[in-house]
Amino acid sequence: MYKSLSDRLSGIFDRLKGRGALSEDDVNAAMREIRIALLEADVALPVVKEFIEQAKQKAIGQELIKSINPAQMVVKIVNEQLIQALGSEPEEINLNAPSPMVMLMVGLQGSGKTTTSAKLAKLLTTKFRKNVLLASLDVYRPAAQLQLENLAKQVDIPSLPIVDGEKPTTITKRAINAAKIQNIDVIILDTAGRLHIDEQLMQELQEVKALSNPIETFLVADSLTGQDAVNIAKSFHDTVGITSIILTRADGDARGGAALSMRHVTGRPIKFLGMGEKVDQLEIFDPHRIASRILDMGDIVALVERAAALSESEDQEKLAKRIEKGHFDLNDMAKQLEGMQKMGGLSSMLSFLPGIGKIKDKIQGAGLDDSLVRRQLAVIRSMTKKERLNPNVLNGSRRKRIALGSGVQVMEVNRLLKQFEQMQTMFKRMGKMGQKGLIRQGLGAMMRGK
Ligand SMILES: Nc1nc2c(ncn2[C@@H]2O[C@H](COP(=O)(O)OP(=O)(O)OP(=O)(O)O)[C@@H](O)[C@H]2O)c(=O)[nH]1
Ligand SMILES: [Mg+2]
Repeated sequence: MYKSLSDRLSGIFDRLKGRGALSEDDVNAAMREIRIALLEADVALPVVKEFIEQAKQKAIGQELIKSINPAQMVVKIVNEQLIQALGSEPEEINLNAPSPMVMLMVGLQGSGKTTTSAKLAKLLTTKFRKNVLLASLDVYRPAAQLQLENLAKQVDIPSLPIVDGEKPTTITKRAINAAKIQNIDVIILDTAGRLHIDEQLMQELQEVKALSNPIETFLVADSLTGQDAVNIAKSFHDTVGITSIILTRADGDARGGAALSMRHVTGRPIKFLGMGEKVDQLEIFDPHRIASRILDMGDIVALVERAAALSESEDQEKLAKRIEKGHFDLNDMAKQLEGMQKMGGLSSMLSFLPGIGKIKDKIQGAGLDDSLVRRQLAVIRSMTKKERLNPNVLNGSRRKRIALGSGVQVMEVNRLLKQFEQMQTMFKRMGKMGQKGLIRQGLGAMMRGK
């Protein structure tokens, strides 16, 4: 059965121990799992191999960030590389040519060309304010031209009148002429599907392309395409030449591996995702989102990124050093609480931990929510400098003043001080253990303190 990468990597998380830099063994162990995850996400094997090799080179010898473990570090590196391989940022549709521009839709049979033609027409009309003309060159399947005509009516966009018996090249010429007369900006040419890579049909596409000089030639492909993705993309690219890719049925179970495979072999960007059968279900392709879908690790990646940002803060470094030496006062506690807030608060941190979903509700039910951290910070901030360094001076009247100042009950001030004592004791003990367990233990103590 399908097991998520986060589940599998947590096994490795346990085995690997924190060291100064990622060793080759650490990297190899984690990469084995990532290789399987990529294959399970339907990335084609040759693409996986090349991808893993590059990721290994990047990962070996990388310095570790405190508070994340080596396997998590590997995931971060892999995720970054994956985003880069998918194109880093969303790419705009090319509209940089004089009207009328032609967009040619090509792809295998049933991949979604006709539906996507209508979707694209709608998007160009509404979002880009273009006058669009739809034309079907599919003279092979009965009713294919009618299918496009019906869709065009649905989105209220003109389609080229159907003339029986015309060849695709003749239809293309007629479409271009009509567009010139009707002040059309974009002509979308829907073509006939191919069962496999059919030479005669490929030649026809070449002719249509030469005739119409399209600004975009979209390869429309099903996200569920598995190992075949490489062959499909390669043959369309080699024979017709594509400029961009549109992946359909991204609303289904597919994990999106085809995106990586196709981008990898063609070097062409994926620009849109088909997200359903309806004409408005076309989305801009975002490499970040697909990367986390492929890795199925979005949550861990986000946690690692936040931890990395946090560990860069000098305060945390100093704090860790002080605690190692056994110093811990209320200023330090405030810094820890602030650190938690920076990481998105307690509930957000919890939501990043795999499998915590169900417990999270209970924890929140027990009042361990973000408002607790906020209130505790308010209490500490209502103390004087002297009080924070030496909480022993906090007698009854001072506690009352602090409660008033921070808008809580005296009881809550008392509870915080009790927690502080517990943390202080614990950190003294932990001095020997080093920084490794710091954040986890610190959190645990705060949670028990409630
Ligand atoms: N769920 C889902 N279904 C889609 C999507 N895109 C297309 N479909 C469906 O897939 C089926 C085939 O779509 P078509 O647009 O006819 O595919 P085609 O490539 O034009 O097919 P041929 O002309 O026969 O080659 C239709 O039932 C569409 O509704 C999508 O993004 N999501
Ligand atoms: Mg069609």
